[in-house]
Amino acid sequence: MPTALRICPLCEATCGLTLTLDGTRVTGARGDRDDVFSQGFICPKGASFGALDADPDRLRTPLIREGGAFREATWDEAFDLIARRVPPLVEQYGADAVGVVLGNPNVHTMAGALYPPVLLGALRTRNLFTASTLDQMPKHVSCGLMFGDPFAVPVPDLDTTAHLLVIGANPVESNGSLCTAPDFPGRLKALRRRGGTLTVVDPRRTRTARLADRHVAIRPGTDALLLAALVHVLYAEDLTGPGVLAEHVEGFEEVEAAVREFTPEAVAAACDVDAATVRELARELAAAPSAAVYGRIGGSTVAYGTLTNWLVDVLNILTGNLDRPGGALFPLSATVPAPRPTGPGKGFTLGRWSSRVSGHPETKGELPMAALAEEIETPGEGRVRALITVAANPVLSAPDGDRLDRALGQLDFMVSVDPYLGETSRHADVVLPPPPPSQSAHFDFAFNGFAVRNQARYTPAPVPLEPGRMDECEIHARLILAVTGMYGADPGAVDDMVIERTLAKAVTEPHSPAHGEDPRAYAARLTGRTGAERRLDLMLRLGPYGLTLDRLREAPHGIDLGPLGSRVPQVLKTRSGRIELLPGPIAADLPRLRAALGAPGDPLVLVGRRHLRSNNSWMHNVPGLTGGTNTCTLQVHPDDAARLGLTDGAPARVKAEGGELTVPVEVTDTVRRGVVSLPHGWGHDRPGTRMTVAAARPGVNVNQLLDGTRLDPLSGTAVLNGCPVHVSPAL
Ligand SMILES: Nc1nc2c(c(=O)[nH]1)N[C@H]1C(S)=C(S)[C@@H](COP(=O)(O)OP(=O)(O)OC[C@H]3O[C@@H](n4cnc5c(=O)[nH]c(N)nc54)[C@H](O)[C@@H]3O)O[C@H]1N2
Ligand SMILES: Nc1nc2c(c(=O)[nH]1)N[C@H]1C(S)=C(S)[C@@H](COP(=O)(O)OP(=O)(O)OC[C@H]3O[C@@H](n4cnc5c(=O)[nH]c(N)nc54)[C@H](O)[C@@H]3O)O[C@H]1N2
Ligand code: SF4
Ligand SMILES: [Mo]
Repeated sequence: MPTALRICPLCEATCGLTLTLDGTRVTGARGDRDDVFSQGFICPKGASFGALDADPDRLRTPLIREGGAFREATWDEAFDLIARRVPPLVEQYGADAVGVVLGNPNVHTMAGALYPPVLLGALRTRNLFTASTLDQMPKHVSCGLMFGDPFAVPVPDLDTTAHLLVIGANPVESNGSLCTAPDFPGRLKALRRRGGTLTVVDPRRTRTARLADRHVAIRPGTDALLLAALVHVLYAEDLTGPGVLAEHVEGFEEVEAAVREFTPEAVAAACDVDAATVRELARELAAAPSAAVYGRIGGSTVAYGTLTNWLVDVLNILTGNLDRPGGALFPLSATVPAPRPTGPGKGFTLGRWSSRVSGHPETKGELPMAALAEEIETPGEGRVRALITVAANPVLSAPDGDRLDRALGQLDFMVSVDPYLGETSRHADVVLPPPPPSQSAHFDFAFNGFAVRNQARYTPAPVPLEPGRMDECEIHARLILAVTGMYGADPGAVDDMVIERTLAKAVTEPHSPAHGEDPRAYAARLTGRTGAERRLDLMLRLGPYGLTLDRLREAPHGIDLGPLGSRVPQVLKTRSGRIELLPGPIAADLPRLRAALGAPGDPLVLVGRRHLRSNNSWMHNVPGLTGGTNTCTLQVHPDDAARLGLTDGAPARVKAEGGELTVPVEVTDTVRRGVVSLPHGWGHDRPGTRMTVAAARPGVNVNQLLDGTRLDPLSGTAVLNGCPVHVSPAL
C-alpha cells in the first residue's frame, strides 16, 4: 500500500503521521517513527485520521441559502454572492459592520495562519472575535505586559526539568497545550523515571494527576490566591534566587509588597489547601535543581485568569527558572523573522479601543467572544451586520449559545468557512467548505512557536484535491478579494502582495537576512507551486535558521533545530527593555484578588473537562471516537450526590446564571467535593445541522449555563470554570 506523511492537525502535539492510501482514500494512520519530533507517537484521534477525513457528512460543495433552505452551489456562485453583498454593507455602514470570528482549527491549518491577518488588514474592522478569549488570552496579556510581546510565551523544558508544577492542565488527555510535545504522557513518565517530581493542581483527579507525586485538589477559581501565597513564601523565607536573570528584571520589591497579605494562612480557606502544603509547594519549587510552573485552561478561563498566568511566570522568574534549561524557555520557531537586536521595544498596550455595547477593552486587537451576541443585537452605529466565521462554532463554544443562535439569525449576511453544516455555520448565507486534511498541505506555523524543541516539518498534501474541491488557502484568498471589492483578481495576487510588502520592509532592516537585497530579485528566487508555499519559503528564508522550502522538502521527516535555548534579553520588547515583574495593569487588578481572600466560596461550582477521543465541538461525528468514557455526563462527588439526592446514571437538573439543562449524573470521586464537571462542545440537537452521528448522541451544551457576563477583566476571557451552579434530581 502506498503511504504518505501528514502532520496531524487534530491537537497541539503536531505528531507526524504515516497514512496508508488506497487510491485517494486514507485507509490507516500510524505514527511516523522517523519524524524528528514525534518519533512515532500517535493517539486514538490521530489513528482515526482516515475516518475523520472520509466523514460522509463533510460538505463537498459550497452551499447557498435560498428561501430558507440550502442549495449546493458552484464556487463562482458562492464568491459572486459574497462580492455582491459584503462591500455594499461596508460602504453603507462602515468597516465595523463586518465582524470576523476565528475559531480554533485556524491554528491547525496553513490557511488559518496565512490569510486571516490579510483579511483583517483589508477589512479594518474592530469587530474581531476569536477562540483566544475562550482560552489562552490571559497568557498573551500577562506575557505581553511582562515581556513586551504577547507571543513571547515560555514553555516548560519538559525533557530535562527536575520539577514540574502543573496548574489546571490535563495533558494526558489534551495531549498538551501551549506546550507542544508529542507524547506528553511519555514525557511525564520519563520525568518521574529520571527522579524528577510532578505536582498537579486540579479540582479533579485527572489522568495527569494520577501520574503525579502530589495532587492538590484545589477549589476552582482560586489558583491565583495559591500562587500568590507561593510567591509570598519565597520572599518570606528568603528563597528567591533569580540568578543571572536578575539584571534583566525590574520590580522585585514591588512584587514582594504586592503579595504581602497573601500568606499561606490567608489563602488556605479560600483554596481549601492547608497552609503547610502551600509552604511545602513553595519550598520544593525553590529547592529543585530546576523547575517549571505550567498552567493552562484551569488557570486561564477563570475569574483571575491573567493574574494566575502572571504569577506562573513570576514563580519561574523568582526561582531562577525562566530562560534556563530545565526551567521555562522561549521557543524560536523557523518562520518568525530573524531576531532583531536587543533593546527596548514598543511594549504591549491594552484597551486601545473598547467594544461598543459594554465597553470591554480590546486585547491584542480582539474583543471578547462573550460580547459577540450583543454586538449583533444592539442597534446603532458600528453594529455587526455581516459576519464571517472561519473554523468557529461559537454557538457551542461561547457562553449563552441560545442567545448567539438568535443573534446570528438577525444578521444581514453571514459567511462560514467550515467543512460541516454545524450549529454555527447553519446560519450562514454562504458556506465555503475546505477539503479534508488529506487534501491539504501542512506546516505548523502556530505550534512550532510553543514547542518543547525547535524543529521544522512540512508535509505536502498526501492526496490531490478531489475534482470540485478548492484548497483552503485559495478559499481564503478568494474570500479576501470578494469582500474587499477586488473580486475577479487572481487569488495569487493576495500572496504576491504579502510577499511584496514583507520584502519591502525586510530589505531595509539591518538584521534581516534580506537586508540590502533587491526585493524583486529576491521574490523571483522563491520556490513553491502555490502562493502559500512561496510565502512559507519566504518566511523560512527570513527566519532565524535561514531555511528554505527546498531544504524542508528534502527532509520529509523534518529538520531538528535543537533544544530550546536562552533568549533573554533579546526576546524582550518592553519599553524598558527589561522584564517587568509587576506591570501597571496587573497591579491595578490585585485589589480584586485581595477581596477574594475573605470571600466565602460558592457551595457548588462547575468545571469543564476534556476527553482524549474528542476535540472541542466538532469531533463527535466519527463513530469510532464516540462512546466509552467520551460521554457528556455531569461528574459529581459521592458525598455531593448523597447530599443532593443524585443517583448515578439518573438525570440531574443543573441551573446557573445563564440557564438550565438536564444531563445524566456520573458519580465519581475523581472530582472533589463542591465541584461538578461537564465537558464542552456538546449540544448537537439544534435543527438544520448535518452531522448525523453527533446528532444521534447530542449531549448538552454546558455553555448554556453561562450568561457571558463573567469575564477576566484584563483579557476579556470568559469565565468557563468555577461558576456557581445548583444541581437537583430531574423528575
Ligand atoms: N465551557 C467551555 N467552553 C469552551 C472551552 C472549555 O474548556 N469549556 N474551551 C474553549 C477553547 S480552549 C476553545 S479553543 C474553543 C473552541 O471553540 P471553536 O473555536 O468554536 O472551535 P471548535 O469547537 O473546535 O469548532 C471549530 C469549527 O471549525 C470547523 N473546522 C474543523 N476543521 C476545519 C478546517 O480544517 N478548516 C475550517 N475552516 N474549519 C474547520 C469545525 O467544523 C467547527 O465548526 O472552545 C472554548 N469553549
Ligand atoms: N482530547 C482533547 N484534546 C484537546 C482538546 C479537546 O477538546 N480534547 N482541546 C484542545 C484545546 S482547544 C485546548 S485549549 C487544550 C486544553 O488543554 P488542557 O488545559 O490541558 O485541557 P483541559 O482538559 O481543559 O484541562 C484543564 C484542567 O483544569 C482543571 N480545572 C478546572 N478549573 C480549574 C481551576 O479553577 N483550577 C485548577 N487548578 N484547575 C482547574 C480541569 O479539571 C481540567 O482537568 O486541549 C487541546 N487538546
Ligand atoms: S496527540 Fe494530537 S497530534 Fe498527536 S496523533 Fe493525537 S491528535 Fe494527532
Ligand atoms: Mo483551546
